[in-house]
Amino acid sequence: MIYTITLNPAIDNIIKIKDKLVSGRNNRIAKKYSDVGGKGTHVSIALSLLNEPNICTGITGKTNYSQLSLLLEKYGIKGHFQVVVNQSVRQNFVITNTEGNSSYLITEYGFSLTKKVIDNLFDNELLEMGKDDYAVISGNPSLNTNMTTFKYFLKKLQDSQAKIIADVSGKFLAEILKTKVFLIKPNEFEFSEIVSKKVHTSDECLKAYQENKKLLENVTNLAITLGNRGSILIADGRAYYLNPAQITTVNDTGSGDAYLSGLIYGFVRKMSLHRTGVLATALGAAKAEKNSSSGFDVNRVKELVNEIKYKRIG
Ligand code: TA6
Repeated sequence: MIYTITLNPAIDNIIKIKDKLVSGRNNRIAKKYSDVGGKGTHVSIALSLLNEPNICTGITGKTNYSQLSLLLEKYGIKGHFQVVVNQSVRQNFVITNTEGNSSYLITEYGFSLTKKVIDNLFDNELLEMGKDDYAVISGNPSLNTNMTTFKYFLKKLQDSQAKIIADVSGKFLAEILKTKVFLIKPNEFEFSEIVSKKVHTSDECLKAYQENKKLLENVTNLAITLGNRGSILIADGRAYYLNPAQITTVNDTGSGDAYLSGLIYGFVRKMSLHRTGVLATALGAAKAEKNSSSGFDVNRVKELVNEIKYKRIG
């Protein structure tokens, strides 16, 4: 079973304005609506659209939890969250425009985790999770969470023996690299931070990977996203470069989560490495073609998988 674990879910308030956002001017709202926010929740939505069974879990506040639940239910997802009283689901804001050529993500910190709440999560929602399962830690905990508490969470995750898939950044990613991890998906900036060197092209990333095998020895599968310049996927001693899809971007919020969902689906279903990369790229592109911050058109994905180019680079 795949468990998504969102340590800091959100409600995304999406505001589409008529033109580009201009400071000092009255920017008129063309459309405004709410969607599910928080990365792991998006992975659950994507996997469910692909008919891949999964359990959507995490830790959230009680205030506004009913609104988050209703938003999840729109995608057929039942949330299994450890709900913390006296805390709220954080509110994020996504500002896009009618041209779809820019999106601003403005996020609240959310509340910091405690060992007690983490214990409650493992003793309830994650009680059945074990060595044959996947734990998808997607999205950082609140940046107010101290590292002692995050290390405590990681230790309980290791004790569960579930295969860890992580889409986290900064100090949290650095900590995850100290433990066996099945899959990580840093972007070029996060990967540059890992290898302490600015890398931006697929060749630079591959070279940096080969020069840092010791540092990355705990990582079984690695994808590095290069924004609108595609991505590279490294696994089993092989490396592929995936070209970006040729699409018109409407809202790229959540594209990284959709891309990760494609990787998870491919690895869990033991698809070939290049087909896994093509599917991930197609999902990310199909999401970017939609206004929302989660979900995509499955039929559009089927079209895109036949268009995306790839090449073996290692
Ligand atoms: O990846 C997209 C997204 O999940 C948005 O929906 C927004 O909620 C944001 O990322 C949350 O990111 P964070 O790193 O703050 O959890």
